[in-house]
Amino acid sequence: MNREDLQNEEKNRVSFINSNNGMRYERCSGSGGGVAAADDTITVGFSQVGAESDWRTANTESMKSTFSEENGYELIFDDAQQKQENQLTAIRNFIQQEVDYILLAPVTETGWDTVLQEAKDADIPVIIVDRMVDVSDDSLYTTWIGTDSLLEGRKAAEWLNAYTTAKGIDAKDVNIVDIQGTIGSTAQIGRSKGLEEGVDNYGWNLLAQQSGEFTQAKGQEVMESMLKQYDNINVVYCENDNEAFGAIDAIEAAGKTVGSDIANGEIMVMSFDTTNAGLTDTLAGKIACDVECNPLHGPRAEELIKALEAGEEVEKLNYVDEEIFATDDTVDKVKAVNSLDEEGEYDVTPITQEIIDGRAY
Ligand code: GYE
Repeated sequence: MNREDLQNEEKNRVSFINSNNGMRYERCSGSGGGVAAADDTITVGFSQVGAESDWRTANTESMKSTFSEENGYELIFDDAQQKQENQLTAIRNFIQQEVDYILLAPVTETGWDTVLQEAKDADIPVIIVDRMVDVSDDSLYTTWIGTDSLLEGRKAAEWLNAYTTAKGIDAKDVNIVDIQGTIGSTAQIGRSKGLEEGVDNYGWNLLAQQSGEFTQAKGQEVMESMLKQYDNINVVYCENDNEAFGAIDAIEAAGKTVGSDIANGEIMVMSFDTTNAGLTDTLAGKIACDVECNPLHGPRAEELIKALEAGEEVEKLNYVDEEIFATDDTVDKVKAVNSLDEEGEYDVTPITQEIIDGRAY
């Protein structure tokens, strides 16, 4: 391709961006309409779920800083605002633009067969990031990198069992509400299931389950309404940190105290993600246990692309190792089975300011 062709191609891309109101599409490399990428630049289209949580912001940053111009990429970033239809449009646009790779962080697991078949027909490898897709034919995507949400849920349930047991609290006195994530997303499915298994195994009362859409605002709204409906809630199982922030605000606004001393009327908040703000609340005793979900997938996705570029085989499923943090040291280890049916023993780390300061998100 000569220089003029490249420039024309560049113009097409820019007009394409404008034709989508320039809102959701964002060019993350290139010199603002100047000479387009060199021939060895790898073009990546990334369809991101949205910007619903601190976790998601950290994930977006990780992807943008990895797939940068300096690193040899042209990234076309699309924020789907939590809507699958926007993701379908984005992927079709990436196909039309003949990107080298499509990265997809799918909002929910189902509904991808047709568009992934289109990407396959166009010979564009698709790397699924973060949440999973549930497709009839696994060859519709090349590989997946993300977290084991079911294991996360099981870790949280095992921690709750160990904690309440250590404090001499009877399982029948544990009254839980579950503020779920986006219904149908891998993170919701796994975390809800982990809790439900705990309810079955240990005999806790699960008073209610309702989606907080992984956002602080909705988490607060759902908690407000649950507090009006039930006067005996003593554990709030939030499926991410932002929901926990909203739930904490709702509990405090209702004149109740957030904390682990549930035998004396406090309401315990549990969470996932271990964002900086989440761990700060853990240190303050407001989130009793925060199960890590690591969002820094940029370098991991890049490693997969490099392997594919080198013609190497990559694993279909790539799970990230994650930790557990708690306010105190009542529980030091939990045993849990992961999605591959392997039992593991996981340390629970009492959080410190030093740990928070040393973390990247
Ligand atoms: O926990 C939540 C985000 O899919 C693992 O999505 C991700 C989840 C994460 O909105 O904060």
